[in-house]
Amino acid sequence: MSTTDSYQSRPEDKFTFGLWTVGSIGRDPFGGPVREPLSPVDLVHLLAEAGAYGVNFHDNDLIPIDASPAERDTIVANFKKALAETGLIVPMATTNLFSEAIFKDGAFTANDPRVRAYALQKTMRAIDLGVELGAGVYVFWGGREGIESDATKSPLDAAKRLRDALNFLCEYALDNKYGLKFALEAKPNEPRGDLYLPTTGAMLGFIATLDHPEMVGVNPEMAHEQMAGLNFLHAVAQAWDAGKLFHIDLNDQNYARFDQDWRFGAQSIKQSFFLVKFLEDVGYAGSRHFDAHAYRTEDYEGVKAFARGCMRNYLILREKARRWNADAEIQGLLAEAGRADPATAALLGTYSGERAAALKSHAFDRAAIAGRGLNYERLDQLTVELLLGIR
Ligand code: GLT
Ligand code: MN
Ligand code: MN
Repeated sequence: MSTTDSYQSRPEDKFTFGLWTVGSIGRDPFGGPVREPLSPVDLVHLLAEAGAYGVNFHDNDLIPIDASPAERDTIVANFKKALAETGLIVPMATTNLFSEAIFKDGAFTANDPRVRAYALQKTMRAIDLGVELGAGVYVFWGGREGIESDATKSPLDAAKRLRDALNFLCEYALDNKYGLKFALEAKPNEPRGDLYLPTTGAMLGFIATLDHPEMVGVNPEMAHEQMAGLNFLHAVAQAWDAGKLFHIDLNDQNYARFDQDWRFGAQSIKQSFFLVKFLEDVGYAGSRHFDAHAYRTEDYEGVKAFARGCMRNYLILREKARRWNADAEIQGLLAEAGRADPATAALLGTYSGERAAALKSHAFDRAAIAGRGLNYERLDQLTVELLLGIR
């Protein structure tokens, strides 16, 4: 790809990947690895070559769980060197609270108080590491915070334990003057039978019950909302509207399956288009993080192609969004659908006694209003033609 390619990523696009994404060795529940593991340093170089701006990690993506303090220091020093060599930054970090056997019944919501205490200890240490490497956003994905059977745990106890943990960690970040923002990531199920707070909307409701709601927002993931059959754009829009879109995990999948974590733009082209258009239209300034994996069929050349594909699809859809916004026919149809009506202008607006009285006595011609066709077939078809490249 030449540098004049308009779909070439640039630092201001803020494209980021987790070490666990390009570092995935392709394990699945039915088969073992298909790629040799690469070191974090190699992964930073791979991402730089692919054109990413930043790299995110779980504590144990970088530091093995049993590393000695000396090993930790060497790993961090090597990682910092790779960042300096490539210019990549670390905008986000997170804790692995799901892989180890100790988390089999959850981390912050586990019934065993020793597990809950260990989860807090592990997270404080991971926060220290993330901050040391420059992270400003800290993600919480509670992969094991759930149940197979409601006989095992009360959902009210789980909510209280999760709230206590987040309140504790907010105080920890404040006490240490870390200036961190927390972003909660929802998922409906997998790996647990049901996960608590299964959607972005549920997370938003929960955040309002915390001691420091201003520090806490969400990290919606496209595949996670789609797994529940939901419209991802609507979840993202609600988060944005609430001032809570602190981070975003972009990827793709076939609706209502397991978490496929495919290349962004691989499957749901129309949904991805409206999502990119939304992020660009509102001026979302955070990371565009791709939380996805290359197909299990790939070697590391294929992994690079996967990473480039995520970024390139975003940029292609961004270009399509600009085109859509500038398309006179599309904009004309939209304007017509919402065209002003002088007779009702004074009836809408903030409440007043007079306005309520005028509205109550107004005579609406229901048949005439309902009789107008809205041209949405044409509007959607123009969108499809634009996406298919003939417009
Ligand atoms: C894991 C999960 C993702 C989360 C990551 C952060 S880990 O890969 O499937 O959705 O964002 O914990
Ligand atoms: Mn996922
Ligand atoms: Mn994710």
